[in-house]
Amino acid sequence: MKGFSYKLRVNIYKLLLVAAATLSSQSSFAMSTDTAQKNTSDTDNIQAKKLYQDHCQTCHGIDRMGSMGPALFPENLKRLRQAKAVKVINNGRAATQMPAFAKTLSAAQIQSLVDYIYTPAKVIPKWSIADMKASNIVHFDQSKMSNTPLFDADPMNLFMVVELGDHSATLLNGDTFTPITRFKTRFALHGGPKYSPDGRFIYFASRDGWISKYDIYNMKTVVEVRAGINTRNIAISSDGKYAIVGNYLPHNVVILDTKTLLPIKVIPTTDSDGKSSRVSAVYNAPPRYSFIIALKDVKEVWEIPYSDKGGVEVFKGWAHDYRKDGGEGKVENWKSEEQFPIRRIKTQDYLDDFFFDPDYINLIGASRDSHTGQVINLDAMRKVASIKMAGMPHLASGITWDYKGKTVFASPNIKEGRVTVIDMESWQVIKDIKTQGPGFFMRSHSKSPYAWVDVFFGPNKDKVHVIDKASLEIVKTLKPVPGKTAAHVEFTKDGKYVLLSIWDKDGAVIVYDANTLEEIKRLPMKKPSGKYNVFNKINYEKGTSH
Ligand code: DHE
Repeated sequence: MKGFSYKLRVNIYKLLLVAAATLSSQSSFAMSTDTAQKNTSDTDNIQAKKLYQDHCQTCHGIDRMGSMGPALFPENLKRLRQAKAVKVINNGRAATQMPAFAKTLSAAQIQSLVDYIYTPAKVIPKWSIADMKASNIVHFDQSKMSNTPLFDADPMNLFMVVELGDHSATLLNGDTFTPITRFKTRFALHGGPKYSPDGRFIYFASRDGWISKYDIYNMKTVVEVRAGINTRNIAISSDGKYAIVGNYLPHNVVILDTKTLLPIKVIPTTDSDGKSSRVSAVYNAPPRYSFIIALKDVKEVWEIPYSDKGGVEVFKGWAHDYRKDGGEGKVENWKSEEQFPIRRIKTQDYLDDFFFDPDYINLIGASRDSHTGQVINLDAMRKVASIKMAGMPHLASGITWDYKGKTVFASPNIKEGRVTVIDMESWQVIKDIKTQGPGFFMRSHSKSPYAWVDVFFGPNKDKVHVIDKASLEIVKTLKPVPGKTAAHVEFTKDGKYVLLSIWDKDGAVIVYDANTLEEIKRLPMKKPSGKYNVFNKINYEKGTSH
């Protein structure tokens, strides 16, 4: 592929993927739901497939393999009863891009779609190490690249802005708020891209499994790999050596060498009884030198150490825990003979959404349908507290700050207009701050007196609240562009300015003075989703996502 332009290469790869997905069983990636095994008649199946192609395929992918939306196979729908699936297609699904079809499709059509997506694929989709290696594209030779930035800006105060509108990203100077470069990304990135510990590289994950390593100093995508078919997110180890990718399809995590993006280890995500699971998300836990893996369909959270640094102490603790629990046959692992051993932590409920305390000792998790959050102590390997929470808190967007000598944790709520503030010692709710509708993202900075939360859903989606962290009161509500969703903020390195997205094809990033809350600048952008400041991200700044 060398010699072709990047755009052409991307298009050729897209064509190859479509061909691979639609053609035959020659590749392990190929599969066909046309030939599904269920008892539905051929005619029913053809009609359902047509409905799927007309209404679902754009988001859920060719042959149900997932794209913007998740893959749709019985193996991935284990926690969704068929009756609930009918409701989801009728009414849409909170906190996702899934629309309601009740006005577009008849009850019979919706039922046939449900039958269709619960029909097992004849060939279970696979994505092997060989497939990953074959997908690896080296765009540039890293050894020939400059080791200093080819632009004049503080490399610690840069922002990467992901623009979903035309699948691009903009590198922004965080002092002057001027774009340095803009480039094409893979289709449908999701989750925060992650920086290398020195801030030079950034790793993007697309929903269809592509991992791209971009060299910020040289402003070039250097290497890519397809690590899965339907991917959740990516995390980078604190030593910068490893990337871990969590997948919905196949059910696994993949550990990549960050230099080459070649796979080092693929770990199928099955619990100790052999039941397999999608991965909810993967995280780096810096003080533990380990990755934390949250599983979606089994009641386990995993910890995978990637370094002996720090790991030695942790290993001693594990020896004790495993013996007490009867060993689970893993005793040899924490003697560190195996690279990337798994430490399994049993949970009382599924965990769809999580947050870590600043020391990465406690994980706060909740299942989608529960009103009770679990606090799981990762050292003790057990639940240490429950938190009663109304609606559906979006824990992953939570942030912490100091309040009256304590650390508090605050999270927006996807179903109700409230921000819940929790004392992280007693795990009691201190306050529910009433907002003008359900929210998705929340942000602050240790040097800012304010926390920002959007009103992502409902008639007030164009509003953003500014909360005073000392009084826990909303002090200002902004409405930057009436009628257009305003969401997701990120602070500059010094916390003096805030960047807010207008989520529209003709959208913008708006810069505010973080203290006066006055608008400073508006930069036109194509549906800018998240934006990520180098310094805040690599230092795991308290007010930002990790
Ligand atoms: Fe996200 C982060 C899960 C829908 C935009 N989202 C995350 C993370 C998780 C997650 C676990 C943290 C991972 C990370 O950053 O490494 N998101 C989910 C879902 O389960 C959910 C509800 C359903 C789904 O479709 O997967 C979901 N997310 C969405 C959207 O519909 C959003 C608004 C648009 C989109 O891109 O699809 C969306 N999610 C984002 C963004 C982040 C994110 C912009 C990064 C936030 C950050 O500041 O780090």
